[in-house]
Amino acid sequence: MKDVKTEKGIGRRAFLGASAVGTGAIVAGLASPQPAGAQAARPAPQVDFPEDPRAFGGGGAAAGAVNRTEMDLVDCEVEGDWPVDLDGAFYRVGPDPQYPKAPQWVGDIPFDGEGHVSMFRIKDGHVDYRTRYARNQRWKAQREARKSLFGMYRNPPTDDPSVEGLSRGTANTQLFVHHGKLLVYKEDSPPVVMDPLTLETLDDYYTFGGALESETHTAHPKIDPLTGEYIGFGYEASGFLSKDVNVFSANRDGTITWSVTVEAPYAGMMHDFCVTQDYVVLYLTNMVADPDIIAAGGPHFAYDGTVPCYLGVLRRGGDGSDIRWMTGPNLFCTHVMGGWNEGTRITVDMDGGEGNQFPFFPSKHGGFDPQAAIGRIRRFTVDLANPANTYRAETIFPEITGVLSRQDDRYHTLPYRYGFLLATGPGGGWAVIDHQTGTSRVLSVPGYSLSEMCFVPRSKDAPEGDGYLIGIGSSVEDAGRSDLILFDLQSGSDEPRARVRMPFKCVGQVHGFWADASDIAGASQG
Ligand code: V55
Ligand code: FE
Repeated sequence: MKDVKTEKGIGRRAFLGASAVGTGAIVAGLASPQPAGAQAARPAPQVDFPEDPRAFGGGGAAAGAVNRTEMDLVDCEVEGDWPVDLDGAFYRVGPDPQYPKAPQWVGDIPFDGEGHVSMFRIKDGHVDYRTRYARNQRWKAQREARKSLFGMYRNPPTDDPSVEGLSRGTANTQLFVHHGKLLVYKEDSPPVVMDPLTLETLDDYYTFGGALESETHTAHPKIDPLTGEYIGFGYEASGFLSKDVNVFSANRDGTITWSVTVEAPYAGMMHDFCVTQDYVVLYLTNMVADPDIIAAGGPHFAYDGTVPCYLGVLRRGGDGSDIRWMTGPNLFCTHVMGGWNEGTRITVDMDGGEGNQFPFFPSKHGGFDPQAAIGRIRRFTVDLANPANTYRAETIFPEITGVLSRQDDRYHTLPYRYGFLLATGPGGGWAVIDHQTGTSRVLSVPGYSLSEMCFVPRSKDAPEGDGYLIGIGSSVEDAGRSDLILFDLQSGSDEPRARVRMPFKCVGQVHGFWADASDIAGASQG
């Protein structure tokens, strides 16, 4: 029976070509291509990652496919004009396989690695580096057993029976600092809380004091800068494969003050969302949760190009009965750059392709199309005064291709001027979009391949876009050795202002987050 499952799961996979440009191929250190067929069974106790680079953790540490090293490096080597008044922390997180999978699950996808958090603590011109795994329920059970106990990506029936009832959350996707906590997310589970300075795991299943009504929580919550409110959501909120979507907000203290549950047209991936001053905008992609593929031991999602993506709009603070699901040009969008509303008119900017951007998920019809995966900035507009449940979508800045868009986070919910994304293709780098002038530029570092960046305001109340871009670059010549790269957006130069030369390739990431020291309890003590 298990062999049948494996065969089916793997046979359905699309091939990830070298030219793939989807988000899934871009997340740093995770660019491992396609999982392969089952390896021959190995003796149990050894930690011996499969050699096939397409397998989960394939090649192990020697191939840079896993890192697994928790470490502290005090006073990293800093080069250039590092701004000495910068005081805060740049956090990153990504999947980093804790153990090789049991032989029948070596075809698991990179998104299923255990969350490994890294932090650059920056103060007085000093940069200290620390990394820790999120000690979630899964990590602890596997640590105890000294082996992998969880099967396929978001597929509980594939787990070892000993872990039934434990959270499957890997905390491997994004992090956020709010109400004094470092929250670490995987969208299939509630957040994990870590101490923002020591990175000690404080809560392996954080429910906002028991008030979280969803069994899941997005990796991309938003902040209302006018109130300090935190707005989050969870899909498959009422359990595995449920169509329920819970949307909530919490005040500055982390007390949930609004929570409402709506129903989506189908169960599918809803990775990011947009919050405006008056509305919450959900986005359901046609990466569907297919019960047959799941029952056959495949991953939780499969791409179905025959079903529409939906934009879901509801009023903030309402009871959810006003939810409207809208269709339009079908675009596979994963990340929100920004969005706002003027009365009933809503604008949301997302990056996305015309088709699947995650080649390691199976495709229900046809293969993976690298061309359709190419991301561009898509501007979605809706006027709720119009009774038709349709949105408009146009491509803006068509000269820029890329993924993982974001903004100056202090402009969540508001009209915004600057957006950023990881530009792919020739001349890739960090794209800076200026919506006001309609211009864009790409900051690149010759010989380096860049991960997603984060905007750092020059000071807490600096004007929008006045500050830095920070992120990891991986040296092509130097076997992937990492630099932490800092561009000053106002310097007038296209060169980095400063770099931190790391002595190794840093643990991989999906996303990063900047927190100002004033938001980190205890940061002023050093
Ligand atoms: C994403 C990442 C995930 C996931 C679902 O980037 C979506 C999108 C790292 O895990 O599980
Ligand atoms: Fe994301």
